[in-house]
Amino acid sequence: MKRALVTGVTGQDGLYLCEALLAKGYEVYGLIRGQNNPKRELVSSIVPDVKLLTGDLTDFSSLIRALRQSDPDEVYNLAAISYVAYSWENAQLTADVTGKGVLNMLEAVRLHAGDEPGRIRFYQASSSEMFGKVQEVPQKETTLLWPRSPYGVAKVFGHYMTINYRESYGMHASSGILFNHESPRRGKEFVTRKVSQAVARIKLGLQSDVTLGNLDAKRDWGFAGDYVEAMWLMLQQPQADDYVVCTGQTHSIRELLDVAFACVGIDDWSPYVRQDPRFMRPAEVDMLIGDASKARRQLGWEPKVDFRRLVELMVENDLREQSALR
Ligand code: NDP
Ligand code: GDR
Repeated sequence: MKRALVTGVTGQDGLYLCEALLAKGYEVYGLIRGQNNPKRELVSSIVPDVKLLTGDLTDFSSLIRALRQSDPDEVYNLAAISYVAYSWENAQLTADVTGKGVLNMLEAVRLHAGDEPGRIRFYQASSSEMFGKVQEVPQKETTLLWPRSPYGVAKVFGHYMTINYRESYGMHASSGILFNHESPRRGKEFVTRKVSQAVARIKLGLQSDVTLGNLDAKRDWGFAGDYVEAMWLMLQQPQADDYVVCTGQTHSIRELLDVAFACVGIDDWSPYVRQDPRFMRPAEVDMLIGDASKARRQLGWEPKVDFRRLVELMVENDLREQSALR
């Protein structure tokens, strides 16, 4: 039985990845932080077979301890401060967790693996935010990086550290450059979930409108359940490498609103949507669209859920959740 250690286990991707690994017969360990993490119960209810270990990406000795306790074949480093807007307000903390945290994890894995650096396979959760002010359309593995937020800059550091540990020490360390991926488990601070929840509440008469920022930004949105499969496939390859994972389609926030409101029979959303500079960013990533042909060719990976179905899944889930709260 293979063993995996997953950081960021309380997050959207952590939950889907743990489900996938358990279904493949892995013994799964999850790193959880804080003395009384409120999401511990959520993890235990969705993936009760995951063994939770206490640790924090900024606490090196806790990572060494987690590696000793789990002695994994594979490490998936998903933990991060992941909310781009928040990263301007807490830039140093973002650098410590989302950036230097990757180095801490790589170094802990290197030390734990000892004389066999390739014995533990490592996945780093890199991001399309690294492309920022895009220098090429569509974006692929070789596209020049131009991050536009403290989060994006921290992810670039983690991405290059992962490559550097692979090249310096012969570690099996791969970096997945994943474009936005969403689901009913998406955090409510991200625009897709903010919209799906608001649409459900507006339909149920629980809320009158929703306030957003930039409606013209475009994103390549996929389904998180599809994307965790790509993470796993990367670690099954004989050689570690870097892969873009995306759908190859891009949609604006306006199109997201069109589809989400249409799910509840509202064709004109203008009376329900307000804009406020509060939700605008100091520097925006205007448009992302990826080219996943390398992942398709080398991993045999394809997204299964398209944008429309993804939004429907999220709105349907929020209608159920909000109805139950009434
Ligand atoms: P979430 O924000 O849902 O989850 C982030 C996780 O990181 C949480 O489990 C959180 O734990 C944990 N975490 C935060 N700080 C620390 C810390 N100091 N030590 C240990 N754990 C910590 O993110 P997603 O699941 O959406 O994303 C997973 C990863 O993929 C992230 O690295 C993200 O940046 C990256 N990514 C995500 C994309 C997406 O579209 N979802 C696209 C590209 C990359 P807690 O619950 O305790 O806060
Ligand atoms: P993003 O996701 O920044 O791409 O990062 P988010 O959903 O936060 O923003 C997407 C776009 O929507 C615009 N927007 C708003 N965003 C939020 N959150 N709230 C609003 O009210 C709002 N109005 C407009 C934003 O300006 C932006 O253009 C996500 C995260 O998961 C990262 O961790 C990950 O690395 C990238 O995706 C790929």
